[in-house]
Amino acid sequence: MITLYDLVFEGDRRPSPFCWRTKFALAHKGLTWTDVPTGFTEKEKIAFADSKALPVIKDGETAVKDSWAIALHLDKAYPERPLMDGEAGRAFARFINGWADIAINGAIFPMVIGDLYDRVRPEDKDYIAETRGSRLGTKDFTAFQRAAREKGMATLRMALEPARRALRDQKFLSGAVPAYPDYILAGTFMWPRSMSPLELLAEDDPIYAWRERMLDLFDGLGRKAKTA
Ligand SMILES: N[C@@H](CCC(=O)N[C@@H](CS)C(=O)NCC(=O)O)C(=O)O
Repeated sequence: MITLYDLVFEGDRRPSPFCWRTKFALAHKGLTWTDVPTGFTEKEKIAFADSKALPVIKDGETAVKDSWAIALHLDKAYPERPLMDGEAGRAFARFINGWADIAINGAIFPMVIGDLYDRVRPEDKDYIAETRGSRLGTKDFTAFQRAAREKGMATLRMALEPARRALRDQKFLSGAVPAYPDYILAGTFMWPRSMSPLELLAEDDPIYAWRERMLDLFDGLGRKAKTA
């Protein structure tokens, strides 16, 4: 029995890119789970795992925090249908994990922070204003987002170029079938999809078609999730 502590926004939106990595990973393994919607100010729910961030899973008696550690745990505990095949598979996924965290999440965040703030649960708004406000140097997230969008889209699309080149030649980042590197980037795209109306990709971008394929996986796990 696996329990997933999943970040929740207003209206039961589930935007966390890191929680999405875990959801795709669980589905890839054919595992079922129960989720516990967890707001930014409900850290007591994940204190048992000594975590202040989501995702956290409880797998039987084992608590695991951090999406990367969870992916490694799942491959060890459930070796069938590997998320990362062998040392080379793990090394490739580790690279994609860092690239998505820094270059892609980092490029998206300034362009959606206003939309994100509008959709967090009312009881979490002060927390987001304080934590993200001190990171950005302003609490006027609407103005910050507007300014960020002027140049941000070109920056994001350039940062995505390595994935675009791969997806011109192959169906998935991992080749003919999806694996953890695909779930990492798909998780990143689930984040804006769940809380911002901004479209980040042109329709003729090979990444757009790949994202459609990712949304359809596992009986439409991603597509069925609530959008902005
Ligand atoms: N490296 C972690 C990052 C987890 C993370 O930053 N999660 C965010 C949600 S998207 C969070 O829980 N933040 C808590 C907070 O800002 O208080 C992972 O891959 O799981």
